[in-house]
Amino acid sequence: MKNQDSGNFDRRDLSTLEFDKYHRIDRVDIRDLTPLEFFDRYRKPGLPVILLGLVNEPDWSLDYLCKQLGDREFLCRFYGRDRQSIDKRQWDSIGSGIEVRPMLFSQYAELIRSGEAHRNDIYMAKCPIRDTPLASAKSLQSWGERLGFDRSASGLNFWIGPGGHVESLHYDTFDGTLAQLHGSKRLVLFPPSQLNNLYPFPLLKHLTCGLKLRSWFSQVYPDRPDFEAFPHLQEALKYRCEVILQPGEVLYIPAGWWHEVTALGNELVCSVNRFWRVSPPLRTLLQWSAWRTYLGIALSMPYMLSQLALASLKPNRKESIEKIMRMF
Ligand SMILES: O=C(O)CCC(=O)C(=O)O
Repeated sequence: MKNQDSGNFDRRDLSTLEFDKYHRIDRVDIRDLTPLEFFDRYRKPGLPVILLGLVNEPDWSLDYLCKQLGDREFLCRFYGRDRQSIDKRQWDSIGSGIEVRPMLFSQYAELIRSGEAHRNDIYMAKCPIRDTPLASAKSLQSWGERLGFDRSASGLNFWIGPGGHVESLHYDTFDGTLAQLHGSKRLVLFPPSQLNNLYPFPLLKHLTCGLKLRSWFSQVYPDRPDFEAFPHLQEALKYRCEVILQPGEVLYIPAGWWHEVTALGNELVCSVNRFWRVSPPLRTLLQWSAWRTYLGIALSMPYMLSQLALASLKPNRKESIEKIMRMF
């Protein structure tokens, strides 16, 4: 098996064994890895890996995407220009809770070209590619078969935005595969064990924010640590690892692994991801991070239901209800 060491790691004072387990993210050619080997080495223990040779697509440049998606409408997240410079404890929305507006792809392409998408941090996040010409991308459709994933937890989604955009540090409760199709992304990762040292938003926030704010996002900036406010972050940083995902590469992100994703460069950056049910299920069932998420969702329900009730009384009822439903 071809294994290439991939990254810039932050060794600090972990033992070599611990360092290797958490920090060495292999780059492996899929032609040298059977689904069984992938399961034994990465899925079963829940360790990230970068897979080569799994994506064989044309360059998903802005021109190519305009041809494929130009007249289709997608939801854009409006993050706003100052978001990354303020203390995250002041945020009242994140992830799918961010304000979204529908936009034709061709209109969004203009915002990328003019620099407006960069200036105001406007991102086409998690947009389903089903029912678009891109859905026929064979090498993306074959991931399940080639990696031995038997149960998907989502369809294929694209993430398209300007260089400089940051998807804040968070974890997912499903396994994910993230493929780079144009430009590069930098990912900062931490293992699930660092949950508390990364200061996720408090669960009780869901009582007042519903699903606008999400307790599976971290309150820290890993590259601008504030040890006074978040002293245990020092411990988490021992486990920090970083990879640059290049076009054609796919990163396997096991459930519970924290990741912050930064689009590099000044132009369009494009990726596609898909979520998968965790196998063996015990890997996630034994993680407090998964239960914490479910608890957070349960706590958000009174707020979300009251918002739905209020929306049903508004004159623009359908639109208001749709806006709330998108957060689920
Ligand atoms: O590419 C991005 O901006 C975020 C992707 C992500 O968070 C994921 O694949 O889980």
